[in-house]
Amino acid sequence: MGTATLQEILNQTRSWESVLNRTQYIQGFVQSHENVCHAEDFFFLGCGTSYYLALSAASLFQRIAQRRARALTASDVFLFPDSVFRLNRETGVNVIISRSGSTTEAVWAAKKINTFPQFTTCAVSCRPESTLVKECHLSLTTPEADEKSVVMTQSFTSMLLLLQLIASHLSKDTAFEKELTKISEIGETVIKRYHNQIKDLAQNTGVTKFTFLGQGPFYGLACESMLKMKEMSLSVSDAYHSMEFRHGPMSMADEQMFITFLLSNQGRDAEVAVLKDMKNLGAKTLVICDSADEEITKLSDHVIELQSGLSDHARLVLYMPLMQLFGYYKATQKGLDPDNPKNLTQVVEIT
Ligand code: F1P
Repeated sequence: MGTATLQEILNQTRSWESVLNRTQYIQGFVQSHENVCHAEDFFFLGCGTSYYLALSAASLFQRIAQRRARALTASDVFLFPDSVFRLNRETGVNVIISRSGSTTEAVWAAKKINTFPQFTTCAVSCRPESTLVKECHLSLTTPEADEKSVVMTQSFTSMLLLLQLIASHLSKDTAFEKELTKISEIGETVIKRYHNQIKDLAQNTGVTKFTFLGQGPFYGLACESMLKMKEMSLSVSDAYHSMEFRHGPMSMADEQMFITFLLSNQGRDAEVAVLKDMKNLGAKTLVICDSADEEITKLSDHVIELQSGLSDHARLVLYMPLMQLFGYYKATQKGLDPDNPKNLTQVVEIT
């Protein structure tokens, strides 16, 4: 049960390594497309998991590539184009993210954007022969990250890593690119070190509500962690910006809630203050951080230290295998099959 999904989660660092080895492909892409090189505005689009990837990609493009970057749902682009673009003034690159390249809203968004001559469309997909790739002006593909599972796991992290590499080439930030070279090796260590702890947490945490919190580029990861828990284990699961949690949603915090903090370095103090408040409300807490200090250890029921030594924007993918495993093992503990999640198909195609 769930073997395809589990294997793809556990082996995803192989796909990361393959993406990292495609530097020439990435360099070639950036150098041969002036419109990408000099664009000031980037719009990242997607649906479901791919929209949450877009959220993190926009944050990292703003920080690393120093371009104006926004995340949009593909559906808003074709339903409300004049609300998401300043059509008579805006130009830019629309990066449409889709593992399958067949999701209807992603294809419809590409078609709509292509009616505006001032925009460039670029598909990011795991399927080079897909409709979306054919529809867009440009494409970046990671076929090595394609997967059998319905839910997205290695495809999410591999496409995010690809976009991190693109951002580093646009910024010529060699220090950031250097950080990324270590990511698959560190990821392998993280999975090996914490696989059993996450499995044990999922199987022995008798709670009924899950909340995932993150700021900046970690908010997209918190949303994706929420979706993994929801899609696979059919649990009540929410995601918020960490500091947003106090503004209402914390009314639900109690002994029945398990809150996972995807901790950043940049926002650490403010995020730990939220952790302290939630602890006082009786919620069970897991903190995933790069390195914990005494305060974090004292306030957390469970701590996972990635110990990567990487910057916030460089270590994003390292959080995800553990969050994917969290949802996976919660599902199997409930007797569900993660390979066949309820009501879901691998691609949403609207006729
Ligand atoms: C997007 C998506 C996934 C979801 C499920 C159905 O697919 O909505 O986010 O988990 O697999 O498809 P895609 O556009 O990235 O192929």
